Amino acid sequence: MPAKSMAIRKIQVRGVLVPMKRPLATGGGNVSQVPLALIDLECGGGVTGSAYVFCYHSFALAPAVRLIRELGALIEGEPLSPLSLSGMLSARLRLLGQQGLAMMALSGIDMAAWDALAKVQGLPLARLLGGDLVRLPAYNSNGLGIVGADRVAGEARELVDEGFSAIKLRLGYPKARTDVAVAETVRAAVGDDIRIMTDYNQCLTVPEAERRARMLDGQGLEWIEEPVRFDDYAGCAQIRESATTAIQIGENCWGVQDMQKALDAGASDLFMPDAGKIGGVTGWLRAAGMAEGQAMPISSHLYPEISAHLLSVTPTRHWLEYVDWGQPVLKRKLQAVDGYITAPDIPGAGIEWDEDAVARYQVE
Ligand code: SMN
Ligand code: MG
Repeated sequence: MPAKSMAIRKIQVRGVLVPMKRPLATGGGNVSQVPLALIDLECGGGVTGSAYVFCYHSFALAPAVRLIRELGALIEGEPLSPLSLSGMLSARLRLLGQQGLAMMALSGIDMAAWDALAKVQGLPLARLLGGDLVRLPAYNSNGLGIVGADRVAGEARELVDEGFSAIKLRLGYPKARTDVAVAETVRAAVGDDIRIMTDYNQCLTVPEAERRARMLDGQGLEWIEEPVRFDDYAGCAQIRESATTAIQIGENCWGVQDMQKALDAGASDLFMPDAGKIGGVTGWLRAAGMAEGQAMPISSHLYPEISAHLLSVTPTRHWLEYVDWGQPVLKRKLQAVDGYITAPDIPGAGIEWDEDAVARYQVE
């Protein structure tokens, strides 16, 4: 059935609070439960597009669910044409602004619309977008929060044992020398063949970030992520100048407009859009084109299920961030094999709710 005749009938949004196997303490705050807004976009022909939005904190879940519902109601009756829908919602957000929960709502609806279109065409999302299902190098980001030097070795080994050859370590201990000691402990625990990413979650000042990056340089780290406030692009560029380790940012950029500012400032060596903040699939595709224009390596942030499709069609693809946070409510689990993850070869993005689990965790 042509997409144009597939009108959007109804949006259904539910909120779940899912327990976490390893609560995550970061330099920018803690995540102890996974608040997800689950979106179902019911279309003509019995097709439903599904997506979730990760809301970071339980206090943001109810407002996010409400906002997605209200925004989604604006496109009921419209044809299932994701680019047009994204343009329409974007226009509706011009006065309010396209950041924060509003942008996350737009992004989530966009992801659900693309999922629906892929299902209508009977194709995995990556194939709908003209690509193949690519075997993607993935790193395990499920733990290694700020848990202390005595716990990181054991946890690092556990994360590798889940089928990965790369892991991410959160840094930002009160003392710089603890960061160094923790990184050394993790390296000693996993050996030289495992890649180690690090993440400060915006907790340093520029001078302190320059100092800590100098102390960490030479440890063979894959990257240093978000050393300072994400939108201090000039500050990031300054740190990048003085560090030899690659600087990674992007997860907090709202739409391609923020990404453009980061690129213009030379803020980072690497970039990692978040599907829920960059504008969903539509925003990601535009980000991927911008990145290709300046040979910027692109990794994903969270949303591993849909990001596996998106990285598959990203010319400068780099790493897939793997988190299992949505898995308790998903029927299909992504599986890492020898450090690689491939999106499933089924119509859509591969997101299907485990309704028993949803009923168990539903709060909105
Ligand atoms: C992160 C993301 C979301 C919540 C907590 C921590 C982290 C990451 O910055 O990049 O995985
Ligand atoms: Mg991060």
